[in-house]
Amino acid sequence: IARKEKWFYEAKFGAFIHFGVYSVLEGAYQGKVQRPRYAEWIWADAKISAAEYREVAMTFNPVEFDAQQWVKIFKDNGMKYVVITAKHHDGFALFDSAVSDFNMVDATPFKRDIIKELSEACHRNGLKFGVYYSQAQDWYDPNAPVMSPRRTRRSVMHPDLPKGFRPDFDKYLKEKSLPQVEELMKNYEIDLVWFDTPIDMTFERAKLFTDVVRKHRPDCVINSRLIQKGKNKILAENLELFDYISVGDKEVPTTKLPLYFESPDSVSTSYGYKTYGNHQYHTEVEMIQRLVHTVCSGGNYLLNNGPMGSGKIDPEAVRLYGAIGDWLKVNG
Ligand code: FUL
Repeated sequence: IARKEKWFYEAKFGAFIHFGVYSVLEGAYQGKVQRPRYAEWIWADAKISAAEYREVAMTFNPVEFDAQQWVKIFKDNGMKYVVITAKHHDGFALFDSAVSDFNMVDATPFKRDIIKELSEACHRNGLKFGVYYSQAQDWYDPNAPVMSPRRTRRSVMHPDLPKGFRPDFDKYLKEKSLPQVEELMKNYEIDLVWFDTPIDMTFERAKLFTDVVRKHRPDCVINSRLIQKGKNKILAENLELFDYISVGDKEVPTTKLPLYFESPDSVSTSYGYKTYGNHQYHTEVEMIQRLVHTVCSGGNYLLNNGPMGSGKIDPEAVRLYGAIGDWLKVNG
């Protein structure tokens, strides 16, 4: 295969990382506990305002973050690439962004660029580096679309919005989302971009992203959630926009799919680090079975961990990654 995605087809096993302001909250905000939901959705679930969430960002100080140590854990256990949340639905950038000051350097006491440090550590150690970027959903920007119930959520998140405010999705795309993707492509060495929740993403809008990515990094691999969620009904014209299919959250296909795919799994029922509310980790045996099923069905297994607000990798994730790593050392 002479295609640019060759490394991706051969990788089979990667680390997914959900890390951001929500990592501090661990699934609860001022006594409001999320039940079975994802910890990274706490802003929406606990009905927090943008001003309050900005205050939480001021407590995000991951002093134990050590890119080299993170990468060592991934590499020692057989992972070939890393994908981290450069911006999740909360609109917070884990990198130094000139486009929005709601970012790691300007809005937290930590002031370090996580994307820079982690991308450099990955490449130093021979791992490929990818970024997750929530291109449509952005709770910090009132012009971005939000999932239903749309109106309630937007007015709770932005109580100061004038009555009758009409969101302008294309303005948000033009002023924040596309420029931030361009910043990532220009300022960092990015091998893969992982888009998500394609609310209102038409072909024309999606193409703007593909064009920006390919302009700066023609070899960068793009996932299907740029324009569609799930593996079904892939429109022929959409195939020019992305390189592979991201199947559903934690979906582990056990039959062969017609296109190359990747399973975004997690060591627990949440992606972000969670200690409150309902959540559960997989067992070691389950993890190994899920990896084997995915790879034998012809895809990549992207296994998520949610680092703690302190910047340390969740010890339970370290243990489960280690179990897979030990199994791979024996079974190849
Ligand atoms: C979903 C997101 O809404 C989740 O928070 C998570 O990032 C998962 C991988 O994709 O669609």
